[in-house]
Amino acid sequence: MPVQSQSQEISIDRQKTTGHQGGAPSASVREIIQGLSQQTKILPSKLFYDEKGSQLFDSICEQPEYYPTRVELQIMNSHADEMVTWFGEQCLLVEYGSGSGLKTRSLLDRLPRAAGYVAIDISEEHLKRAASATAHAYPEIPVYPIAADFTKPLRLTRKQKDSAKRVVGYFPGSTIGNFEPLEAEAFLRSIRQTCGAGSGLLIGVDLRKDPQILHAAYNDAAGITADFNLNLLSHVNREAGADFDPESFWHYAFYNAPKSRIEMHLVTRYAQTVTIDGMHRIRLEEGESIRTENSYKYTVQSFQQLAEKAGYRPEAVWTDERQYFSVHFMASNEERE
Ligand code: AVI
Repeated sequence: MPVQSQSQEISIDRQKTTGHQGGAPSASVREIIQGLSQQTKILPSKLFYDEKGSQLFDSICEQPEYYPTRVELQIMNSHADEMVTWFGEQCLLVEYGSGSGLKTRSLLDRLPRAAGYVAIDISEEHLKRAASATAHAYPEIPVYPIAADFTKPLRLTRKQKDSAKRVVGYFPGSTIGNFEPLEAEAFLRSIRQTCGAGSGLLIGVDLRKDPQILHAAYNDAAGITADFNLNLLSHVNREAGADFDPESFWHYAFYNAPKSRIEMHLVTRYAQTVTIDGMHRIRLEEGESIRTENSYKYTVQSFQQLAEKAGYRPEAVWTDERQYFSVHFMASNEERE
């Protein structure tokens, strides 16, 4: 395989995955209004991640109570040698929601003959920086950044697919837990379709555990998760011309055991009416809440069952000693021709 020069030419592929615009409210404003007009009010959790929200999320990952990031990294560092043996030679690694790509390095360090690394992330600036850093650190691996909403169907190019003996999807961070189970299944199916017959998938999944540990992880003492949750309202104000006062809400996160999920809410401190897009009025009664996120927790078996329904065959799983977190390798059910 030709060796790339020290300075790979990195150009961003912008895959547009949503379609709207014009005078009418944008798709995202419509989604906000629709979510707030339901009996149980909701706001989409993707709105957490504006510039400030992404920084707050990085800071959440450093809080002593928020174990998932540390434990997943520890699993990656301890087992990456074994993980890459499941990938096979000359694989194309496709990372969904690549962020800073820190966990990926433990894989790329061990894949000197990888056919390439496709990094998909919605934040273009973040992606550009991370892709350049990766290209610099691994000059022999072609890096293909794609700026897109990774939850929407994506295409790999023929060149990317043909250069590889196998495509391996990578979805770390337990972001799969932020999908409703049926949506998680549909999303895994769409990863399988993007990566193709014979592909593999390495995925991080947070596990069920003592509710007190879960509660602490989403209610850190420094109040960073609270700021992260409240910042969503400032983002909605900008995105949808709304007039939320974040100071009039409380952060509220708890473990809903029957549903095996953490729920994050914003609870209004008093009855109020909020205006969206200049004309849509939303009434909130005292103590009423807006749900901003679900974070589902699985057992190893319950996650494997979900993945099987999406057409994957579980092949290996790694956990930490306390069984707080799991990393699964699975293979697509249909063989590559
Ligand atoms: C991104 N996702 C996996 C995080 C989680 O734990 O569900 C988002 C988060 N919400 C609050 N803290 C972290």
